[in-house]
Amino acid sequence: MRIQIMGAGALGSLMGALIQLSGFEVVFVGRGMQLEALKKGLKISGLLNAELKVKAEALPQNADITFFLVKAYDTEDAAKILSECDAGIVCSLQNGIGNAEVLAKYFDEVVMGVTSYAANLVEYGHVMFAGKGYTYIGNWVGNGAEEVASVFKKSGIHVEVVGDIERRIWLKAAINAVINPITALCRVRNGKIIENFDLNVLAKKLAKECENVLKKMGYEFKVYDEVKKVAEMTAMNRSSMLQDVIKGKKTEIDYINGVFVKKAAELGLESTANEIVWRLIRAYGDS
Ligand code: KPL
Repeated sequence: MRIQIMGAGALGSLMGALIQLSGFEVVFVGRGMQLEALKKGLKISGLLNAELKVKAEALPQNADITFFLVKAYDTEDAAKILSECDAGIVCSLQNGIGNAEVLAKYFDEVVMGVTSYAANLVEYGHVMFAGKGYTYIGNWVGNGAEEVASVFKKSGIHVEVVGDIERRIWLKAAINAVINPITALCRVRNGKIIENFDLNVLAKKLAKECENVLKKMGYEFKVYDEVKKVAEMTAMNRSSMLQDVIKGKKTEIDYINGVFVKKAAELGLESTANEIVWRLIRAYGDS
């Protein structure tokens, strides 16, 4: 079975490594310095120590399953390029809201997923496996989820196939809306939002606003409790948004807090804390 990782950044490379180590043939599609480094090899440290020779490519190939891990703002462009191949089942593990709708325009088999596995790029070609979490996947178009799950299971990646993936994508976005901007603005690891009093007050405010939006959408969650669990489980991790701002890269803020601000306005709800962090991160990216 040919497995492909579209977007071999930190998390993509970690997932690809775990899958390749269990015996699957894996192609890593990346770009820039990460692609150049992957051509020389992939090193994993942290919860697992391994050095792998990998097949690294700039363009996607035909595959049986393509794991889609590009940044949310690149979804449309990457999907267009990928759709020129036979991508097989496309399984997204991206952050943010809106990816599923884009992928559904291009592919006949789309599995959507969320994961709390945590990975950091120590340097290009070297990924730190920072937290073993849980992965939930569900069918969005077609019914490839069980096949994807069997690859995860063989690779030792915790996975569950669920029937309510949209609800879980919104919950994950709410968790990201709390952890990611705070850690990115204050340059702290995830655990600090629980340990530091001021950050914790802000985390609770953001969580409450997201919870109100989700509630009006019909999704009942105790968002802060979920945030606390993830922050504790990934305490030593640098959130993806912190990694982006450190590298001076664009962030996914529009697809996370930006979505909650717009949704809150539509539903007649208040979202001041979300709006402040959304605008601060956007302004930062613009400077
Ligand atoms: O998804 C994440 C991210 O960093 O984007 C969490 C779960 C917050 C882990 O860092």
